[in-house]
Amino acid sequence: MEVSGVPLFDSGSVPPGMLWDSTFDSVGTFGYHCSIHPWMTGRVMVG
Ligand SMILES: [Cu+2]
Repeated sequence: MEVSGVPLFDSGSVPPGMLWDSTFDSVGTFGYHCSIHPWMTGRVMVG
């Protein structure tokens, strides 16, 4: 997920079973991918 080429978040490596959270400042649907496994993608929906 990025705006003008600048990623809006980077969780770093999250080990199995661990959690990570982030607060989004704007409403919308934002795509993201795993940097280790680029085929693993998801969407964050902020409403
Ligand atoms: Cu992965």
